[in-house]
Amino acid sequence: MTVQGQPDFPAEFLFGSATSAYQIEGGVREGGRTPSIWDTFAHTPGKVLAGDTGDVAVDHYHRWREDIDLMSDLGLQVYRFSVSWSRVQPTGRGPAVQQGLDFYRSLVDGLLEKNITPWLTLYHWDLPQELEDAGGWPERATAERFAEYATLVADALGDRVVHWTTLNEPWCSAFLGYASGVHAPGRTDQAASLRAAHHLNLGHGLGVQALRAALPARAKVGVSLNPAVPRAKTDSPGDVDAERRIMALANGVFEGPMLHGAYPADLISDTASITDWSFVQDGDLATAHQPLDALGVNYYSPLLVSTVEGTDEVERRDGHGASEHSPWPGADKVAFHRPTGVPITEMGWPVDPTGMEELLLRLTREAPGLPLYITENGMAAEDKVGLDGTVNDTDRIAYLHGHLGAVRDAMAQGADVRGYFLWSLLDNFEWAYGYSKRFGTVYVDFDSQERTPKASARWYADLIRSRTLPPAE
Ligand code: IFM
Repeated sequence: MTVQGQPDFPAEFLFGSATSAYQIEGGVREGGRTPSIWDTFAHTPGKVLAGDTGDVAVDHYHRWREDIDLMSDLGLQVYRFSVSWSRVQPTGRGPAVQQGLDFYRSLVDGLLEKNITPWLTLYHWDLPQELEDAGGWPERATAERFAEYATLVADALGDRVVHWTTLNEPWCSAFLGYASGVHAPGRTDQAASLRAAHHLNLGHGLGVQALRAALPARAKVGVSLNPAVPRAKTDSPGDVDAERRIMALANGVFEGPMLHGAYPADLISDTASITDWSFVQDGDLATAHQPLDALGVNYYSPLLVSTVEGTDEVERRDGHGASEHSPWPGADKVAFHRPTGVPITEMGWPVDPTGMEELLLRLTREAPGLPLYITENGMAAEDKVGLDGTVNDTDRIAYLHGHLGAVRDAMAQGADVRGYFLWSLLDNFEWAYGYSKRFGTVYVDFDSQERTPKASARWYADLIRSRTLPPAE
């Protein structure tokens, strides 16, 4: 609810936009970069829609100056991007490649010149292929390599970047990458996915320690999670149990170690037939549980769940891509449904801002005192350039209006939300969907690479200027 005479968002609230390296950069063979798991995966026939790859993406590697100008025109205060590990430390071991570091240093300097605060994510899913060849995230050594990489980037950019994020959405890395296989590296081994989840937790903890050791005291360190908002379809015990399982498998698996230093007991028992968790070594959970300055929250949509009885087929509209392999180890009987009566985005994700408010209030209870930032929120829409050359994405404006209203309402109820990053600045490579899904507020013609701000970009610019939600129409 808007309070009369007051802006919806306080003066110190940060508005920005987000991207990730593989989704926008291109230039995959330049500057000493070698393949990451996403290069390999995208070049494997049948893995990405239409055979799309990130080879060129939206050519940000060459057009970053123009992209910073776009951000500046929109009045963005902060820009969240990720560093490509393969560009900075191509084999995942040893010294950094100066050209890779220089690219990010120029980008950061360009942002600072325009008064845009850089918000750096170290890992947005693009593991150097050589580390996957050595076993990937299911192996403990990958967590150790990640901490070394964190030190290299911190040493190079710590004098100019204040805001650091270890991992983006480790749930996707672990479970889409190693259980359902719809993301790189495309493995379908549930036990390996749980090992991966643990080593991502450990990598986060080691990464935070490495960053704290290398960065000045003013640095702020956090992680971006994509917590699920599961909702039981009915209040039957089976459906309530489905909600509980997904809470543990989507949220407790990372929030437990990172925020509380323990895995939830029900996660361990729900997955007992898959793993005995003996890969968790003494001290790992304390390492994963590092003091944080920020918790990044990526929210798009809630999940409607039920439990399937007997041999009934399990419907899996969880929005995480089609695979006969489930990304939910220990939840074979959980079905995911599409709710009726709400709009559905191009990703097939229901639009429901109440999930945003519910999530922010839950995290406020879960991690009192930890500042929250919405590090991703937005929608894929069927954007078209009109005859007049404009893109009138009214559905995206309605989505943003609803979700930012939910952020404001959660803040009014005590959630300490300090910023919002719209996903995404530019249309880009949407992983297994290739270029078929447009999330940008700036339209990109993927042939000419011409950028055209959509109506939502202007709407967002108005919001940033006025700090009050402009009407959705
Ligand atoms: O494009 C992705 C992003 O890389 C991670 N979070 C979800 C977005 C939309 O699917």
